[in-house]
Amino acid sequence: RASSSESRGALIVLEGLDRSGKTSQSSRLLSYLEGLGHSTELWRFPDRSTSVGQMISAYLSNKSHLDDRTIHLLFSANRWEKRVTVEVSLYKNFDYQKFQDSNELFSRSDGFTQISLMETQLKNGITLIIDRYSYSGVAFSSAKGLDIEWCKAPEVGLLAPDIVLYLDIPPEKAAERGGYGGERYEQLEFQRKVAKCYQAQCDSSWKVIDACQPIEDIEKQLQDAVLDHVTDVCQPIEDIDKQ
Ligand code: NYM
Repeated sequence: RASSSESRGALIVLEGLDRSGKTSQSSRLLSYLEGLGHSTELWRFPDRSTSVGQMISAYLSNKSHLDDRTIHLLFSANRWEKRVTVEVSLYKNFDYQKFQDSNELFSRSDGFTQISLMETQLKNGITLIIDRYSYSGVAFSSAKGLDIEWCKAPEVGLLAPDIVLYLDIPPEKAAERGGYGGERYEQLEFQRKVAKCYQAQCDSSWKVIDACQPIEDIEKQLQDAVLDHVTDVCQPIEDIDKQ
């Protein structure tokens, strides 16, 4: 991958069990970074707005039933479709020159243009906060008993986060929080397995935050954790690779 010495946006991922507080903390983090003047977007996976996302949503709400591997690959595809999008070459006025030296645009022989959506955002200086990412994919599917290496394989080549913030909550405490919403997976026994599968992926690069603290304390710790990562981000964007 071509490296650029210009500063770029940061890729920040929030992970954790269901009801660990990721979604409200992601919004708070967004406001904080915007307040500091950083261009920031909040994304979430699954992104239920796409057609793949709608299949996932139907599965989660028990309206459809899919094989474990099939749904695993759909979750992954839902990330890939935000990593790379393919457009008719409608970008007639698109400033190709601007992207000349980078590799986020690929012209294809079929007259379509392939755009590395995520990469383009980052290179345009936009910081992305992502509510769930590959680690959810691997944790929830391997908790069902699928081989963890098999689960990781389709994630290889997605963009690697600059920081993973893990909101750590005992499954029992999460279950007490206003109950689960009734979607698939929202059961204590299963969440215990998911917690173990998160632990299996957690390494020293993750920032683990105690999600049982008061909301404001968690918010502050997340702010401190990201601050170093959002200013003058110059390291090249990496792909998730085989570990
Ligand atoms: N989930 C989420 C997966 O099983 N695999 C994935 O790759 C992702 C991103 O979807 N219980 C599960 C975790 C959640 C559920 O997520 C829906 P949310 O954040 O409640 O919309």
